[in-house]
Amino acid sequence: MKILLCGLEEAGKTSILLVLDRKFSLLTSVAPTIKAKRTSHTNKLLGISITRWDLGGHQIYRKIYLDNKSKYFTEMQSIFYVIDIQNQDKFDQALIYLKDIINIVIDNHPENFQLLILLHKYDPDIKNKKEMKDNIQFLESNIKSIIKNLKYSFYRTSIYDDSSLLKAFSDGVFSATEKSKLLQSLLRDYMSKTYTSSTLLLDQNCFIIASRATDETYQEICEAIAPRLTNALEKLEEWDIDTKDITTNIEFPQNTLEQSREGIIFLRKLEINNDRLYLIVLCLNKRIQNRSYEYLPILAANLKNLLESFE
Ligand SMILES: Nc1nc2c(ncn2[C@@H]2O[C@H](COP(=O)(O)OP(=O)(O)O)[C@@H](O)[C@H]2O)c(=O)[nH]1
Ligand SMILES: [Mg+2]
Repeated sequence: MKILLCGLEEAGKTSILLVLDRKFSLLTSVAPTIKAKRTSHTNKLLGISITRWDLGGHQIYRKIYLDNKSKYFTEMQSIFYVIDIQNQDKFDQALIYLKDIINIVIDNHPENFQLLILLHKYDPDIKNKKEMKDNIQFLESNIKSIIKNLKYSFYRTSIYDDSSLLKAFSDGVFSATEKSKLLQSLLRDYMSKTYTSSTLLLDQNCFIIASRATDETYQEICEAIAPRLTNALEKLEEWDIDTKDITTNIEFPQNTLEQSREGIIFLRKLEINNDRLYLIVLCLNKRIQNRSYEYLPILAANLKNLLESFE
């Protein structure tokens, strides 16, 4: 599976890949990318190998890619277009390059192709600044007018918030696969039996390999805390504590929904055929929350069967 990372130089493309690979120690030494750098990433659970093309963003390289479109812009499953939202001076250039790319892919792209636009460097400490909100609004409205008929989605990402990058990468790479859809149907089945509101299935690197929710907000909540919960569990294991799950009691305030709703979110570790998986469940019905535990063995058995059938 071929994935392209595009954008101007200094947008943050190489850093994003380092965060996804958990090579945090290399972040301080990231150098400008010379032309195109290919790296691979294998997802063992879904059995797919992904080749990521990090297209260095300097002007001379951009011209090479655009002139050799049959080499670079073919057979890619998705394009991640990265824009530095903190650098207003380069917005015009970033939009021009995006337009060039759209013109290439608009009438020649694989089925299920996805364009993911990462509004990047949306760092946690500046999220709420008016300037950032204005920049995002400017970019979103300009991009909407460029894009025409291509399917696309926006993501707000930062290397200081790994959940934002894991989410974008999972959406752009895994969620479209047939296997992910099959796993999703198991989650749907589990949810209908347990009356739960959101479920996420993560691999051991915290990539979301399937998800299902009755409401987008519930899903976003689970996605945002997923890396923290798995991290807490892994930390406990460093003390040789066998941690089966992490549960948190939650209560939504009255003003966001008609009535206040109490519930739980839990993370459960599943070991299937020597692979580790994580399941995150949000349940908003406290009276029957036991059901979400009772049905776990059935879900685990179904997952095991399905994953074995992939091999
Ligand atoms: N504040 C902030 N800086 C970032 C972020 N991502 C990357 N950077 C910085 O942006 C600069 C360019 O990053 P790099 O990955 O080389 O960009 P590339 O040219 O698109 O590959 C580096 O100094 C990174 O540390 C981010 O999310 N927030
Ligand atoms: Mg680079």
